[in-house]
Amino acid sequence: MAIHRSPVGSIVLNRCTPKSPFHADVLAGLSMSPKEIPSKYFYDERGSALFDRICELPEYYLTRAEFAIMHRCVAEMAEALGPQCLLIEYGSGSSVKTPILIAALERLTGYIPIDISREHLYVSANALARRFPELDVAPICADFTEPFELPRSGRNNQRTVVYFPGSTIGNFTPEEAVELMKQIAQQVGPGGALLIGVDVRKPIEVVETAYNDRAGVTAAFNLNLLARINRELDGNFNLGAFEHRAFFNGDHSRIEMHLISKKKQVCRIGPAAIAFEEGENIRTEYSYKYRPDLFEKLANQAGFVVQKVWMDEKRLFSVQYLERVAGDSRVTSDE
Ligand code: AVJ
Repeated sequence: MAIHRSPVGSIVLNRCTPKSPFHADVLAGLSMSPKEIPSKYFYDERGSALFDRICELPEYYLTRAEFAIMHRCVAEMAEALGPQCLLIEYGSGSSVKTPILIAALERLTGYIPIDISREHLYVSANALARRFPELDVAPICADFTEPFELPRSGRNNQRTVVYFPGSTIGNFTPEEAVELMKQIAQQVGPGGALLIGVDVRKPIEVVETAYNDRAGVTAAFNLNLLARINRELDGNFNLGAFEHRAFFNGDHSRIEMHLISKKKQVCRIGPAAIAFEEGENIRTEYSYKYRPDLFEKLANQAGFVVQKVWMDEKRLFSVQYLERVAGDSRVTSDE
């Protein structure tokens, strides 16, 4: 296991084994029928930058709505979490919403941002450490869907809280989401909590428009997956021979993003050859939109109780405060 030094000076445990998981997952996903690539691979440096641009798009309501909720309700959130929390952020990215929360929390004992995109993680962790000089910032570059270890904290934490904003939970199927929240329940331990951003089910036009922006940034974000395969895995995908498609699947209450082959073609990834029919698709992302009562069922299955749900005025998005059920037998305890 490689150990890297981050710009903020703390030890970073490196669990992003370079190349091979991406390579293995891409080859496996493109051998399936229908083809798929896990959405976590969007976030190389270029993809993370494109995602930041998506957040600014007029059509992409999620980020603005979540910001509005954070600004309006952060005092209530801080009260719910209580003093002396250890805060762990899943998929911190640019950590843009986090300062709002950090500034409101009483005597935070530490902040651990976790992200799969190394450069992005260090730059934003560094900025945060500068902005809050008293705060212990310990970034971890990891894929949070795989088990990873937290650094030991010498401080006296009252409560460990995972902050999981942005509706990233929507990228997982409901079954996967329950598994991930179980992992979180175990990580935060008894008395621990989860503060999570969850996108809300809404009329199809609003949600489809958010994933089909006029400026084409979402299309570029989607196609960057193929560009990344070309860059990192010696691929020869012609980006002009694929197109972005995003639509709402009402039966599953999810946005699906696909890349569609415009023609019959064979693409290479190193020595491997991948054949496409005209119109054949690669599924690149699910983004589930939850009615709050349905999300609550998943939270309960994972061993959490929903204590608070905050929404913006248009009820587009929710931030929810979940506490771990005390002594829940469904959560195996190793803490
Ligand atoms: C970062 C996973 C929340 O699903 O809306 C944005 C990613 N995909 N536009 C989402 C995304 C297309 C985003 N999440």
